[in-house]
Amino acid sequence: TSVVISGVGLWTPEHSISNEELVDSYNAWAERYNVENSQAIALGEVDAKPLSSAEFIEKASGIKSRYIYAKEGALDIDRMRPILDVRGDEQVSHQAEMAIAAAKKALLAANKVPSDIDMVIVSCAYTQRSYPAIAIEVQSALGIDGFGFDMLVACSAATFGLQRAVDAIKAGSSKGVLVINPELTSPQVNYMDRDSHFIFGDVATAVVVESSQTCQSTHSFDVLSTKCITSYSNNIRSNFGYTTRVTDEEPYSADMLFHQNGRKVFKEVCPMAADHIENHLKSEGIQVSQLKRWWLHQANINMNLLISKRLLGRDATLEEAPVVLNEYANTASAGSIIAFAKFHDDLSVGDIGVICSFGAGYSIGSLILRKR
Ligand code: CO8
Repeated sequence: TSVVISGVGLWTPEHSISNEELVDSYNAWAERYNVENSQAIALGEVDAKPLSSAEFIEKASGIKSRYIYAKEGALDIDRMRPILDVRGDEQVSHQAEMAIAAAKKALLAANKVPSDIDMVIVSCAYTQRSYPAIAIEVQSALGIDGFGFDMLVACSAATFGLQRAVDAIKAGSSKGVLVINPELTSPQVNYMDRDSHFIFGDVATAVVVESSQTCQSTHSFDVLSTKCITSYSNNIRSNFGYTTRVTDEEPYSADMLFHQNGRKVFKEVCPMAADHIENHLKSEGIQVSQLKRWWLHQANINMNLLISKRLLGRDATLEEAPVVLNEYANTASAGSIIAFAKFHDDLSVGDIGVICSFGAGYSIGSLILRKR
């Protein structure tokens, strides 16, 4: 028997924002800011806001558009953040709604019903509250007996959650696990920051993990091995948290939102991710040349090209390392799972692929899969 991934679900929000729309909004906001602060800028007391450009965004990142759960407000220069309606305690929460939609698709793909699942992991970059866990709300809505919990590992939340699921099936303590990644990133995006306003999108993904003995899916993968590492870095950070209220800090100051030293991240994470994949494959006796598919984290097209080139000695083709970030942007931990969801059913029995995430923490997680 083996541990298998038997189904994957992808839920995409109905609203999207193109680079052009995003840049028009930011530039209108920045120009107004510069007029309003012209005196202080002239005196050198305040820095003028530089303008953004759609061409820069596409060239530097490969991103052309992003999905957003609630579009209203995000491009309004009097607000510069989306508006989410406040839901009562008895209503389904926003993040649970996203998670449930993706989970239902994953169950369908795996040919499973809720009674086949006994563990629900909601794993993502942020949860909208601390308790009750979003996972327990999802568990209840789907009618699953067993238990659920939330985990946060930024961009590697999906792969780290999958490792927990694989270990639980291997240990025999669970019969079926749903790992769900409702990435509601837009509330943490600083739409007033030229360097990062374009990076993130909203999405939800879900994966069913079970034993080969119970698997009834037509497109399933043996999980040959999983590997996770972390190494502390402040280069990607958000300081918002439950203590913000008592430290009297401004909840939407730049320091409270996503911010990064993008160049340093690029320089440091690319070699780490390449070494991680190489070592992981080596430990399983697999050559890089044997990989049919690389489902890589989707943060930056140039990053993915660099990582695959370092290992292959040439550029990976789009077929080998599919890209979804042009349409979805960086969706935190869901990126590599979106790539997996969209590009797996053409593989043949025995084909080997790797899912690999890398990001804040730093955190890197990988799973080596073989088509069954
Ligand atoms: N328009 C025009 N010009 C711009 C813009 C813009 N929008 N932004 C920056 N510029 C300027 C810069 O100011 C700079 O000017 P100068 O040369 O005068 O200083 C110039 O363009 C070049 O800027 P950079 O050198 O910064 O540009 P890069 O080519 O390095 O590209 C990137 C910037 C795209 C940010 C790139 O560095 C990158 O992708 N790095 C990797 C980052 C990464 O992968 N981060 C992972 C973060 S995600 C994560 O870990 C999950 C966190 C949890 C989720 C959070 C949800 C909100």
